Formats: sequence, structure tokens, C-alpha cells
Amino acid sequence: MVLVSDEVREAVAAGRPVVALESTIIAHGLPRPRNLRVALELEELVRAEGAVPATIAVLDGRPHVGLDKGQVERVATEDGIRKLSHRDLPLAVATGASGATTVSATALLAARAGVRVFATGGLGGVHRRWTETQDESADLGLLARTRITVVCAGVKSILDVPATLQRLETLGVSVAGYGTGRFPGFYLSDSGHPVDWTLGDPAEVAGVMRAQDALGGPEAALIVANPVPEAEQLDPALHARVLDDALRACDAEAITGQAVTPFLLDYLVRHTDGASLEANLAAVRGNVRLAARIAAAWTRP
Ligand code: PSU
Ligand code: MN
Repeated sequence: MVLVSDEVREAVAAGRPVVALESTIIAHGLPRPRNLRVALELEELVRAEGAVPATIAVLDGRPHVGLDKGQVERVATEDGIRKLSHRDLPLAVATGASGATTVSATALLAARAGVRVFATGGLGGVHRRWTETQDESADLGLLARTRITVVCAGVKSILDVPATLQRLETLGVSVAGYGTGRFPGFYLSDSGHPVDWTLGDPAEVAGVMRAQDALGGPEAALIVANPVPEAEQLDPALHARVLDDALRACDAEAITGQAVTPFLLDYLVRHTDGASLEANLAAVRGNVRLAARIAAAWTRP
């Protein structure tokens, strides 16, 4: 059912480091044509750290873990490619659809293929004005029941960050800052909210993963929140101003559901002269590198 590439399958079987990469950021989170270059660059970053990249997507109804170059190109350039959260997977499979996978669908497929470490930009979470919209990303619920380590720059700052942190607590998802006691703010190094735990190096992260397995209990994820370096973050004042406008535009244009996140990300890119894109990419690159090092520490005997 899940097509795992030869390279990824062999690496998993031999206990070599593998890093899962999601595809929604490629298909729906970044502007074209830059998205294709970034997708390939992220795979190269994983390789440069000595790990195997496993980009995940659904093509013609088949979930793939590990894409070849032509398949990455399809995800980045195909018109009408869907955005698939985990609830969409059976529908896409049965109808032969193609789609990019969000954090939730990627985490599910990665875990099925035996890949334990996953890098992304920012997780989905609780949207602002949740009391009216009930918009909470499916990422959170899935991470509460999937044993995977997700390296991210926190949750997207377009969300209600404290509400999201609260949901993660309620759902029993372990969260630690990497080299910081502050929860990162995606485009910003600091969301303004603290985290309870700080981990200092990949070996320490791998130690937490081993403790998760040894303790048993619910198969929840570990979130490693890795801040974008301060020098590469988006100017906080610009961020605050443009984000306000973006949220108003989203309301004015009555954008809802799956379209909300891509709309807001795109609005920020267009209204910061691309500066939000650079901060987003800096965060993702840092996460991919760290994920590869964690995967290496995890597989080291
Ligand atoms: N991080 C990024 N860009 C993105 C996303 C994350 O830097 O486009 C995607 C992820 O795939 C995440 C999804 O799972 O946004 C959340 O969408 P929603 O809020 O509709 O659940
Ligand atoms: Mn949503």
C-alpha cells in the first residue's frame, strides 16, 4: 500500500539515518518556481549530513515514501495537486488522486515506513478565533498518537500560539526547545512563550526518544522546537504589522478550511517583499540539518 523507495527501505533496514520531509510546504507553502529548487535543496542538505531524505507525497493514489527527482518535480509543478491531511489519505488512495502531504499525513506515512525523524517548517495548530471557527490543524491530534520526532520552528505564527501549546499539553505531546527555553515563533526566533524543557544536542534528543520507547504508554510524538537564528528572523515589527493585515484580508475574502494556511503564508511573502520567505527557508534549512543529526544520533549503536 505504501511505496517505500529502495534507498529509503534499505537505509531503514540497515539502521542508517533517514529524515522524512513533507510536501505540502513544497506544493502549497512556497511560491513557484522557487519551491522546486527548495525541495531539491532540502534533500541535498539531508544527504550532506550523511542521512537519506524521504520526501513523502501521494501520486496517482499511491503513497510514496522517498521520491525520485521526477516525482519531486510533479509535486512542485503539477496543477491541481491536492493538500492531504491524514484523513484525506484513504480518499486519495481509492480515487487515484495526487496530493502533497501535510505534517499529519507525512508523519503517519513516515511512521508506517519505519522512519522516526521528520523535519518541517512550522506545525499546524489552533487558529486564532478558534471559538468561532473550530479551526485546529489535524497535525495536533495525529501527533498525539504517532511515535515520531518532529523538528520544527514551532508552529506557524499565523496561529494562536499559546492555545496551540495548551492543546499539545492536553494531548500529551512532548515538547522541548532546542538550545532555548523559549518556544520559537516560526518566522521569529522567539514566540514570546516559554517551554518547560530544553535539549542541548542531538544525542540528548535521541536519549528522549529511547526513553519514550522504554516507558511505553501512548504512542505520542516528540516535538523538537528549533528556532530560526536571530540574524535570519523576520523583523518582529514588520511581522506584527503584516500579520494583522493578513488576518484581516483572510476574513474579508472569507477564506476557510484548508485554504487558510496557504493564503496567509502567501500574503506574508507578498507583503514583506519576500523577507518572510527567506526567514521561512532559513528555519526549514536549520530544521532539516538538525533532523539529520538527530537521525544519526538515533541510529548510532
Ligand atoms: N510549514 C511551512 N509551510 C507549510 C506548512 C508547514 O513552513 O505550508 C503546512 C504543513 O504541511 C502543515 C500545514 O501540516 O501547513 C497545516 O495546514 P492546516 O493549518 O490546514 O492544517
Ligand atoms: Mn485548518
